[in-house]
Amino acid sequence: MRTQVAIIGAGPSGLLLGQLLHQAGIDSVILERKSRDYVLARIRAGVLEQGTVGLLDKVGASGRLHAEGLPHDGFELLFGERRHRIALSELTGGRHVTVYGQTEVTRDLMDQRAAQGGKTVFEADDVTLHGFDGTSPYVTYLDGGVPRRLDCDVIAGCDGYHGVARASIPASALRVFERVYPFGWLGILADVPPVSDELIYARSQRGFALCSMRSPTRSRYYVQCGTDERVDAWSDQRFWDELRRRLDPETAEGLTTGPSIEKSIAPLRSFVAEPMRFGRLFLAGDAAHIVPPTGAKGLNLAASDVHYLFEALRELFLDHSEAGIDAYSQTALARVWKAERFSWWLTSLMHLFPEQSPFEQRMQQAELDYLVSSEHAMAALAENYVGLPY
Ligand code: FAS
Ligand code: PHB
Repeated sequence: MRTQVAIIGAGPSGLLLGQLLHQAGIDSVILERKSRDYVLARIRAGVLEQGTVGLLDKVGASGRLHAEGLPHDGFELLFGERRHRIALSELTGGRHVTVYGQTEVTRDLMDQRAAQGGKTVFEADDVTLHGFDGTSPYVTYLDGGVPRRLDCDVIAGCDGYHGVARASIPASALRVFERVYPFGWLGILADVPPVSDELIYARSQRGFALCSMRSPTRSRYYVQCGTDERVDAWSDQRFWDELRRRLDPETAEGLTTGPSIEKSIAPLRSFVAEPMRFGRLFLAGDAAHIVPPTGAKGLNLAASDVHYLFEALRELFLDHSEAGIDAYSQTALARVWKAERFSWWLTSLMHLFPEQSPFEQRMQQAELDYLVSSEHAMAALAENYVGLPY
């Protein structure tokens, strides 16, 4: 089999890239390790920047998003038992974010790709990359145990943090930057109405908590937990009791609880691999970088990578110019590092660190007090949260 772009991974990065390429008449094949249902069962991001929504508009996969997504023009910081609103739209000249689950973005893109006849191989085993340091790369894999070969002009590594693409690049060719946080997030999904109309990021003496949502009837909550925590040690009741302890009395009183439909623990790390290109292999999304989810940047960074990579590939295939692919890594990393900084900063501000000194705790409290007392400081937070320009 032959294609122009072999895409490894059917997460948001791979699927969005596939649809942008299709719209430009550039052929692609997606190779995905897991089944469609497995990919759709993963519960991840919940907040989309306008840039991400714009890309979904561009490929015509945003109908359900506009019908069911929730535009949010603010969120709240809760500390010292008081809630402080960050008025995103007022502080950014009218910009906002949209609450719409990553699962639904993935489903919309998968459905559109299938409807347009785009080829996606699910449950592709033993995906192996070859020849990408030259101009005739190819990928081998097993499809139902049958060995297959996919010849291509370019490979897009959209296979996430644990994928094969970055691992295929010689270690000597990569520079890796990493910060592993001494805590994780225990998340719960439940069909109960959200405790508030907007997201609440809480910093309490017991740790961080986040009140989010997927719809007016489906809520997503997180509590900071130890890296040694096991999800089976957390009954629903234990989770709800802990969440309440991290909220102010009035908010805790208004919390509606119910049975979880998903419960999981995510580790937190900041990670960047440079460069995001090696020969004819290009990395995008979590394959190249990871942010702690505090700033809601993971999925949105994947979208901006895909925007840059698509423009570079359009130039390569349609204008026969390599200028775009030569500039891709530097262009994408410029935005990646700004989002890494913001996500690290907000994580450092809102979480309790086990080894934190009393002085460091006072610094956190002083920064929060300053933040909510300064229009300038809140504007800086707001412009990063709604998403820096592409
Ligand atoms: P993904 O990891 O989503 O997709 C990669 C795909 O490649 C997967 O389907 C995988 O099965 C496939 N793959 C892997 N190896 C392969 C191989 N060898 N061959 C073929 N296919 C292979 N971001 C937020 O903004 N907010 C959040 O709350 C949030 N929560 C998260 C929770 C968890 C547990 C994780 C892991 C991430 C979370 N993220 C969050 C970040 C997340 O949303 C990512 O940024 C987003 O999924 C990035 O999309 P992709 O780059 O497509 O990577
Ligand atoms: C979510 O709803 O899953 C979510 C929202 C905002 C974040 C992280 C996760 O910062």
